[in-house]
Amino acid sequence: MSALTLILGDQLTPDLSSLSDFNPSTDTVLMAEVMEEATYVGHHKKKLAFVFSAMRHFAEELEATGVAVRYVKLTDPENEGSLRGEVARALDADPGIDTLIITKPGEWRLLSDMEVWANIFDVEVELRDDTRFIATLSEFSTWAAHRKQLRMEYFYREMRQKTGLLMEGDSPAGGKWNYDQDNRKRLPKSAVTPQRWFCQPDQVTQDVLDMITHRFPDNFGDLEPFVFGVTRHDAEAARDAFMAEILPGFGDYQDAMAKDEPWMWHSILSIYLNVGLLDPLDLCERAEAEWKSGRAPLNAVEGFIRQILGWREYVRGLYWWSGPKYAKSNFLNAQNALPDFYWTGETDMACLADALGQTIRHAYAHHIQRLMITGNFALLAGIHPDHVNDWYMSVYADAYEWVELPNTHGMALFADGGMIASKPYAASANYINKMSDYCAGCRYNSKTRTDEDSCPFNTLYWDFLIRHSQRLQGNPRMSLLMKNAIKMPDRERDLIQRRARTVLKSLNIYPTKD
Ligand code: FAD
Ligand code: DLZ
Repeated sequence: MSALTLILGDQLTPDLSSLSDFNPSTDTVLMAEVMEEATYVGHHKKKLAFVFSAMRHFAEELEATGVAVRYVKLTDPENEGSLRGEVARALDADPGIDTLIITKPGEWRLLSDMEVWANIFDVEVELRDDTRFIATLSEFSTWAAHRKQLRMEYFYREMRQKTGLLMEGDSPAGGKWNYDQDNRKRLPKSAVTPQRWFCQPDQVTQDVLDMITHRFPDNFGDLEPFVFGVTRHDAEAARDAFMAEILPGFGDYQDAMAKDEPWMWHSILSIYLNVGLLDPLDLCERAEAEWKSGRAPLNAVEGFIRQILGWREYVRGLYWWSGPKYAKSNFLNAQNALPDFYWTGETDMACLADALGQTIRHAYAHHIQRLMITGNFALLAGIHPDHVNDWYMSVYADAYEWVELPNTHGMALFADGGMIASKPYAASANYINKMSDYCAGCRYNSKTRTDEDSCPFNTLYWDFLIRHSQRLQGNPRMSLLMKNAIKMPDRERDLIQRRARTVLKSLNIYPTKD
């Protein structure tokens, strides 16, 4: 008897739990490119190309070690269009298979589908934990149990203690857990951002690019130039280039933004990490080694490790811990539809035009652009969380629901009422002007809030504070701001609210119809 191991497009890791007892003389791996996964959101063309090409290369990597792979291309005329359909077809083709083994997927949607497969297929179905993370889900649940607030910082400190990363005995290296205060520099005019490691498409990728061109012509984003790596070897080259050349500068400008500077000192490694071409603990250990050898400063290395050991592990734990209902909350009762310019990039707001333009071109924006430009605007404009979540899932090459949803729904939109963020990340043009060079070249005035040419971020920021003054006044981190909003003279409040209505109308932002 034999086993069939289904490997998903974001499970491209040779030591995956589903492969731990793989027997090459009897067992087979199934990998399938299917329309259901390609269309459950309208993925960016570059994400589709990346996932399919990385899947094809991973199948080759497995085959080179003697693993039999049943690989189903999207163009296969027999393709059933869904993972369930392809499993059924593989089982029909080989009646000797008695077990189906799967590492659990990264989404509630697929997990709940797979949980009924044992009832519909005539084989034993084993769903195994995904062990490619530093914290187990039960560690997260234990940490979260009985806590009133689930703040990332405290989870991160436990992870530092668990792994010993950046620890000197029981104390944090350098005496502080967190060097965030040192990582908020504005990019000086004279700064030159570093050259990045990018890749040229090989024939496998070129075939995939041709397929995407023909099959997904209307999907969001530019397909070419396609410069992502697609193999483990490529991902490791990107990692090594980052460690050697970029990491030392990672901390200083972590929160900075600049026009036509999509990458700054960010790692651009999430796409590889999220499909399993890189390992999170290995990355943290390599970063720590850079600090220990004196090649990178502590504020950079701690900042980088915190993103992976802290934020990435924390949002994954929170996604599974809070259950599928998490996505349904809408604490701020945001009801507006996402405006078209999120898809076209056509807006006069210089910051949004830059962040959206690079999203279209590269399927990438760095964290502060996602949080404080596109996320902040959606928060202030009261865009419905479903629309915003759908957008973030669609436009970034690293988007998988376990990581996208907590970041968007919780961190950017405060739709969970404060499970992740202690207060909404709402900010006016003042913040954007401080952290970027966007406002200097913008047609809007970043200093005013009710004039004809006032920056929409300003008008909508004050309108947001007024609109939510009752809801948020109990939040200790907002109370001073809320008092100011509540104390505001009626005339000024009316002026802001009237101007906000005009701004929303001029940007074609209206309540959703659904
Ligand atoms: P770097 O800045 O170099 O950071 C290093 C690594 O840390 C990243 O590769 C990533 O793995 C991890 N990381 C950093 N911040 C976070 C975070 N907040 N949550 C989880 N991991 C983090 N990240 C995704 O991987 N997929 C998403 O779909 C996604 N959606 C987001 C949506 C919103 C609204 C926001 C605010 C953030 C989102 N993030 C998402 C987190 C973060 O923005 C990206 O991980 C990061 O921009 C990826 O670029 P990078 O590899 O250059 O990251
Ligand atoms: C993202 C993606 C895409 C576009 N296509 C496929 C596919 O055809 N086959 C597959 O196995 N996986 C694909 N994936 C990744 C899955 O959508 C991902 O495994 C789930 O969203 C769970 O994280």
